[in-house]
Amino acid sequence: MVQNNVSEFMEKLIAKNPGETEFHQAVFEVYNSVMGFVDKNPKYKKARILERIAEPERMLTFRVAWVDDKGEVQVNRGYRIQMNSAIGPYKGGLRFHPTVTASVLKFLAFEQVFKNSLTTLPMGGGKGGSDFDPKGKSDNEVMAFCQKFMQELFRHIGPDTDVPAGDIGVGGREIGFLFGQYKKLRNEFTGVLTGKGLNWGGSLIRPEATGYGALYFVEEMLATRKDSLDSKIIVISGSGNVAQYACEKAHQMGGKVVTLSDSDGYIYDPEGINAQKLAFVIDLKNVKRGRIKDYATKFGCKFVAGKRPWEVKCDVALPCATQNEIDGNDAKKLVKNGCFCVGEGANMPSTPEAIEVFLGAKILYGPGKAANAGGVATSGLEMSQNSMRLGWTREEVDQRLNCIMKAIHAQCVEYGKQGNFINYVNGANIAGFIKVADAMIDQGVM
Ligand code: NDP
Ligand code: 2IT
Repeated sequence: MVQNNVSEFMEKLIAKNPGETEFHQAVFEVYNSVMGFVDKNPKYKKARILERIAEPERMLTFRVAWVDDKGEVQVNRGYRIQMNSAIGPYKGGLRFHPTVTASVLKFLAFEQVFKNSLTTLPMGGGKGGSDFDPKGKSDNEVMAFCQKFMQELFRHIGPDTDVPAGDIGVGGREIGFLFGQYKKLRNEFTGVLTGKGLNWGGSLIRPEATGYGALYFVEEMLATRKDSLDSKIIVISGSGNVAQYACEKAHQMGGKVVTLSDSDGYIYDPEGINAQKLAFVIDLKNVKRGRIKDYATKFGCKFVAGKRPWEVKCDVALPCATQNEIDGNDAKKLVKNGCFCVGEGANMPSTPEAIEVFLGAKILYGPGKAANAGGVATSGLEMSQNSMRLGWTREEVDQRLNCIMKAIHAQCVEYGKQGNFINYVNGANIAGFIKVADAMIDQGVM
């Protein structure tokens, strides 16, 4: 009965958004979780919330033409998807990666709406970016691109309208160039972006927040089984912002992280990645902008080219790279090898088939929109500090982040409990949905 309803909605959505498979995937997952709840609460049906919530409030695409170091003109496409502003200004990252399409950004913006709702902070959902590839570009080229990108985006954003931040390919360097250009064009110093540098309005702990938050969430999941990370073997994908700080916190919590990866392959270090080895990775990735393979050369361990780390035996898996990086077979392999906890640092890293395997095996499975919400939550804390024109200490921000992750976990338990099992997918989707849907109803049809 519920399934039929979902199919009907999906048919219409697919007809309206042809070919946008990532977007379809993200919407299907949420509809599947909330349909039973919507059926029991006719006010959502009457207000046609499900149709409205999957229709972006506004979608912007624009040309970004810029000049590279050789003096040649390059052309990229810029986007901003302003998905939902029912509970606050649009908020969400910018992704610079050659795989960026409208479908990818619509799925990310859609996920962001529910994630931001779960954080307990007043933030709507949005996402943007470009098919620009920062890899192999000089600092000067990245700056030229960022300035041209902001030359259009600045008209559509603002501290009370839409507040972008980082995502894949957008870190502290890019946020700096984007902020500088916004300030120049508007002649205003405001908290229009988050992830800013510490001495110009950024928040302590924001760089660490997604990774740390994911581990605080994992800690809560393990506590429901009276367990902890102590002595657990942990497999992490990615080696960027989220992976780095997930690795740091996992190590601090007593776990042994044995893998990291990038799009070339993964390193396997059975002795574990400690603070000193992680410092090497952070310098390699953030300063030298090198490849993870160099870790294997430096520390004399294995590099497995062209593969993802899910074949490595582990207790806990933390996908922190990109969408659909764990397929059904990877998930089966993980479960067969004894993995009993998956915490998603990335957005939608597990395919629907993989999620089915995790839920079927009744392992602890924390979906991205709950487990990785610490990043945007701390962006919310950056916005608060900017509004007050003051800055909290590291301890204060970390403490607030920890409380938020606990609150997100509690919401997942409240709405996802199925006997002894917690279905975090349903929990996160329903809890995230209610707040946004109710706000939409309160604010009338638009
Ligand atoms: P970074 O750009 O810092 O790092 C991305 C990492 O993932 C790199 O190691 C990169 O390898 C790898 N990667 C990216 N795309 C692919 C791909 N198509 N195939 C294989 N590997 C890939 O990004 P973040 O760490 O910020 O983001 C990682 C994930 O976390 C994304 O899903 C993002 O949406 C999500 N996220 C990020 C938040 C944040 O605050 N930054 C907050 C919440 C979620 P390579 O260098 O080879 O490209
Ligand atoms: O996916 C995400 O939540 C992010 N990339 C962070 C967004 C933000 O506004 O901090």
